[in-house]
This record gives sequence, C-alpha cells and structure tokens, in this order.
Amino acid sequence: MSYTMAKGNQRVDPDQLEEELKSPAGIVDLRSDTVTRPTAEMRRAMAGAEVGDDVYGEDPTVNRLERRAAEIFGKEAALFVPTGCMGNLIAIKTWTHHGDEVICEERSHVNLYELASMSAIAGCMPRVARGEDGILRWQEIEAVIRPKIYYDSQTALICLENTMNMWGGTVYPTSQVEEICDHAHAAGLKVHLDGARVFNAATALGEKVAHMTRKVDSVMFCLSKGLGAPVGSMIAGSKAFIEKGRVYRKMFGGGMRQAGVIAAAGLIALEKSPGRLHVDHENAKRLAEGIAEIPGLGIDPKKVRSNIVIFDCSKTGKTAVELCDALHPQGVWAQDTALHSVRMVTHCDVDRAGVERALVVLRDVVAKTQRKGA
Ligand code: TLP
Repeated sequence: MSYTMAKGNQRVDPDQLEEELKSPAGIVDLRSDTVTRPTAEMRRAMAGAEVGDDVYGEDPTVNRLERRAAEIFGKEAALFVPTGCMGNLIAIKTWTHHGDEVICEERSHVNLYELASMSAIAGCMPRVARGEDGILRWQEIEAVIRPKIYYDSQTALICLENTMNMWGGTVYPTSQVEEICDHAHAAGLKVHLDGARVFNAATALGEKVAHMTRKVDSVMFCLSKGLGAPVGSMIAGSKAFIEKGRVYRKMFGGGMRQAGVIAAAGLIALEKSPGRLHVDHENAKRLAEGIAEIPGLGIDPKKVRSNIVIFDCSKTGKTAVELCDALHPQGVWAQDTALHSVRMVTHCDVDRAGVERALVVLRDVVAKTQRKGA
C-alpha cells in the first residue's frame, strides 16, 4: 500500500520521513523513553487501521491487540487502556476496597508519580516498603502487612514494579517475584505488577514475559515507552479481572471509541519492538560507563541492566535541575529525579552516536561548572 502524508503544503512519502519522524534534529532527548515517536510503519498502520466503536467492543484492531497481549502474557484476557497510570489505577481499584492498604516500594511509580490516585480515587493508602535497589523481598513486604484486627486498615494488594524506574531500571529475578506471589496468595493478598517496562526486564533476564508474570494476578505494561507506540498501555489477567477492569476504565473516563487507530501502532510495537530493546540496554551501559569516568559524577555502571541511567551530581556543586538546565541548550536533554539525581533513558530514537555526543557534552558542562567553582 502506498499513500502520502501532508507536511506543510507538500505531499511526502512517510518512508522517506523516517529520520524526520524521530527527535528534532540535533537533539539527544534522554529525558524518558516516553518521548519516542511512531515509526513510518506505525503511521502507515494507523492510517489504514480497521476501526469500530470499542465501547461496544466493536473495534477489530483493538480486539486483535487485546487478544495478542493476552496470548503473549499467557493470561486469559487483556484490556487496552489510554495510559499506564490508568492501567495501574484500574488494577488497584479492582483488587481493593476503599480503606484498604496497598504495599509498594517507596520510590515506586504508583507511590510517587500517580497523583495519589490510589487514595484520591480508589480510596486506598499506600504502605511503603524499602528494598535494596528497589527490589523487594518477601521479608520486607511481610513486615508491613497489617494485622487482621478490625480497627486496623487492611492490606489487600502488593504492587511490584519491574523494571524499577526510579532505582535506575533495576530488575526483579523471576524467582523473587514468584516467592512474593506464593506468600501473598497464602496470606489472601493479590499481586499487581506495574510492568510499564516489563519487556526491558525480559530482555535483561533473557526470559519471556509470560514466564516472568505467570504468578502475578495482574500486569500492566506500556506500549508507549521503550516499545515506541505513540499512545497506550495494556492490563492483563483473568477474564473476571478484565471484565471488572473494563467497567472501571469507563468509570475513569477511559472508554475510547475508534481506538483502533492507536491500537494499530500498539500491535506493531508489541510484535517488533521487544526484539530491539537490547540495543537500548547496550547504549545505557555505554552511557553509564562514560558517566562513571566523568569527575564529580557518581554511578555504578554494573548496576545498569536496562535502559535507565540515574547518576548522582552532588559533587559537581550543582543541583540536578541546574545540571539539566546547563545541558539543555547544548542539545542534550535529561531529567532531574531528585535534588542531586539526574536520569537519562535510552530508547529507539537515540543511537550510539547520540550517546557519545551526550557524553562529550556532559563532560564539558561538568568540567565548566568545576572550573567556575575552583
Ligand atoms: N513514567 C514516566 C514518568 O511518569 C516518571 C517516565 O518518564 O518514566 N509505571 C511506571 C513504572 C512508569 O515509569 C510510568 C511512566 C507509568 C507507570 C505511567 O505511565 P503513563 O505515563 O503512560 O501514565
């Protein structure tokens, strides 16, 4: 099939636009893997997508994506949701009753970056645990389970995150997830996995996502991060979970109509992107090794296992915001994640040359700040 897309008042072939469809020229955007732009193949599929009204369950492309996601994860059913935040919230709402507690890691996304939606909307309290490099063990979880006393709020759900974003993309060993699930289930608790980047975890482990998630009760994963789709996440679990989840998706305003237009890109992301994530991981490793050689910056490259690199800049005398602001005009975009922590995330729109450029600019910017401070 061939077609053209409007670009200004020109008509252009999207195949020739592949480079232009990526990040703005000259910018190495490492703020997040959410910034990826859909490929020409995705855009073609979106333009040609067969659609229907998904609130009636009549969008064939969404239905295909949901079936395929369920199949890949070895779960009974899956649901296409607009965002990862909504996917997590639907799972929390489905597994809990208002007044319940949800155990999660201190730096987890559900605790820090979802606008307290588990409290504001699902009526639950986060009960945080702390794991080494963000990876929880059963002992740390067990310690914060509330006793079964009628005047205590009750623990209902454990929410794990894999990879663990704010700990630098660390990865759960599957045996540890399974041990947590076995104990949780024995204690009558459910386990939800925020697997926004579960395919990165699968790449790091060399395992299949179905194997890694077989014991969790529900999983959310994002099509719009490392997998490169423009919009959308999925939740997967039992048929009963997805049936309830569909109700909450509508209640939260996430019932979409001709969503096949975006699901079409999601299908390509799901089939094609996991196979290239190792490139992002190799780039992240190189980035971390380069950062470790810059005086004043702190990182242990051995701990970088996926596509997220978080380093300490306290010894530069600059805050993370100041450092990011100094990098920005040089075309290297990074994200502050704490007072002295900077995050750089590799993805399909950043190649090795981009990583090398980021390192040159970073070294230069840090050296200048240190000269000024001397
Ligand atoms: N993460 C974003 C920011 O919100 C921090 C990013 O740039 O990394 N779970 C995890 C582990 C995530 O990292 C994110 C997004 C989400 C859920 C939410 O996904 P969206 O943005 O689709 O709602």
